[in-house]
Amino acid sequence: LDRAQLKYVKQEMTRFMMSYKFAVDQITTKVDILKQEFQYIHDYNPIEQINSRVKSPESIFKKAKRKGIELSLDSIKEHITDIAGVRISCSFISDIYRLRDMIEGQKDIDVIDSKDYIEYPKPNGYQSLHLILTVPVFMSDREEKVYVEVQIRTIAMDFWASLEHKIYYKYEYEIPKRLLDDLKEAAESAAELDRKMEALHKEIGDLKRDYDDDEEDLKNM
Ligand code: 0O2
Repeated sequence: LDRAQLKYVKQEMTRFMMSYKFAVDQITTKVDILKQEFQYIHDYNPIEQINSRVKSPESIFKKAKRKGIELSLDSIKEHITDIAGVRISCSFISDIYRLRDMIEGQKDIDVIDSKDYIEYPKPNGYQSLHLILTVPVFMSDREEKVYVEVQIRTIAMDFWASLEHKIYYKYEYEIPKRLLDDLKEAAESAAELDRKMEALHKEIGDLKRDYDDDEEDLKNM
């Protein structure tokens, strides 16, 4: 490569990475708007936390190699859909699906794929709702549809996944079955906790509505 070519490659690479940063910024802004507006209309905030990351060039190329994807920007763009990642923690399971519907309803977002690991947990117990979507990114000379992986989970699911990641990440040896069973049991406990909190949330909501209806009836008497 001569100097000019090298400059061009470097520039394209930087713009490639920037497009994912812009896509992540767009999604986090959209979710933050939904959060604020929902809080205002319903006096309730379904979102506990929003985190995001863009995969490093090293791990993008590692993944491309592992998956046998051609090492060109076009091919990586098309086949690796989790370069941009947004993770959202919700308060309750029902909030996850409500948020999914709100995201899907946005005109400029296309949901390409969705994996429901809540309804169908992974064998190790992992739970989360994954959406692969595209969002348009407008740049000075082009518009691009950029893939973003959105993971939506409860705080309990996030707690389990974060610690599991910490415990097993880069552990290259075979994990004894006893530990795998314990890990799965811990995921089931987290799911049980979610169900309990959801039931409490629903009951308190019903009580509050009954109370508000009584107040309204008294006012109208
Ligand atoms: P990191 O470090 O979080 O970025 P693939 O993405 O192709 O390898 P697949 O099946 O297409 O695999 O994707 P999947 O399973 O829908 O989602 C992959 C991402 O979900 C992971 O990204 C994790 O963030 C999360 N995830 C999936 N399974 C587990 C799990 O068992 N434990 C934990 N803690 N997280 C999980 P990365 O890039 O692998 O990791």
